[in-house]
Amino acid sequence: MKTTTPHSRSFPLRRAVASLMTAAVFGLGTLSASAATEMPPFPDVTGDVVQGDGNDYSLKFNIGLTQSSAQYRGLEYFKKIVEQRSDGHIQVQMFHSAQLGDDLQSVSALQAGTLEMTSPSTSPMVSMFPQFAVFDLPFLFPKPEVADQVLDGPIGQRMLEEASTKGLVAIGWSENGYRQLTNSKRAVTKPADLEGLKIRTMQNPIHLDIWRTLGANPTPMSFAELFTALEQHVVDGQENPWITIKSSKFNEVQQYATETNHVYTPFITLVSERFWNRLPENYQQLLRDAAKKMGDYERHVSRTMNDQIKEELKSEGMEVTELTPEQVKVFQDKLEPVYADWRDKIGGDLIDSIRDAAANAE
Ligand code: TK8
Repeated sequence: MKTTTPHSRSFPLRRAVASLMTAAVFGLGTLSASAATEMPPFPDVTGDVVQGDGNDYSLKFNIGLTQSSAQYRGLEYFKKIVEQRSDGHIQVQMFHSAQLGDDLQSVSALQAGTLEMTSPSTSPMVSMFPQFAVFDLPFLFPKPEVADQVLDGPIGQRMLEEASTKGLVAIGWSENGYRQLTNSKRAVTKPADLEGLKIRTMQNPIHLDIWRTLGANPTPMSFAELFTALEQHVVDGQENPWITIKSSKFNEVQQYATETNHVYTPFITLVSERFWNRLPENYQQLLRDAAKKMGDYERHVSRTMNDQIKEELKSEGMEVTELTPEQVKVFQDKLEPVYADWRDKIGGDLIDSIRDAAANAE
């Protein structure tokens, strides 16, 4: 097919046809669906220049998502803050799309001292830090503000301290966000629709348990291998936030999506302890401040764009199922045994204190 639009070569046929049909129905220009999504502007960098020790430092910060993710946008803001407030004495080199390794490889690289910073999902890290498993419990956070309250409060602070070991220094939280199901086979409105579907999960035992309990056929895999696995039908589906589905172009290989919101995944900002120990204290504090500001801004970007991106996915031809509260309840009830199974392993007290915080935030 020959077209004149500059981006058309990267459009698979289905998507091109869908956007032409949308244009025909709604009278929009064919490029409207691919118009760049507006990200909220960077806040100004505030605060004085921080005095170091006269030495220059360079840090590589590697993330798993692409340049059009909220995660990358947050990283750009982090770079601005750190470079400006260190008066150029700390240089931040940004790497995206797992260029220097996926979540687990990046964490190992931090431990080895060959990479300075990364920001993985907490889920693949539960083998190192079992307490992170609490975030994998289904439907734990009823709304994002509850996640903020937990992560920015004493529980989150304690977890950062506990994760500051094994060659790592944990300095902040940002968000991956609420996860949504996509697949290439059929619309999913109830657990029974999942029967026989091969669903990629993160490398995390609770996620495996969730999808098994719902009746699917889950298989753990690194995020870096996921697009190809979907494209080649090694797996039928996956689950990630809307912004990740779009920024990773999963909609090009997945026709169906269901807004399940089944798990809220945090990102944790990590620094290599070897690098950290070389920094003067003032610069350590600067990194902490910048990580906090990055987290606040990145959450804002992620939340602002979530609904907008869901609509873009629809207009690009994805069939998106938005569940009624009753339909969500069917998923929740079905997953109740997952709580029972993991309660003792994760710690009932931790789960209860998070559920209390959730109840108070309502
Ligand atoms: C990106 C990952 C990813 C996560 C996953 O590095 O693996 O599905 O949701 O976004 O952390």
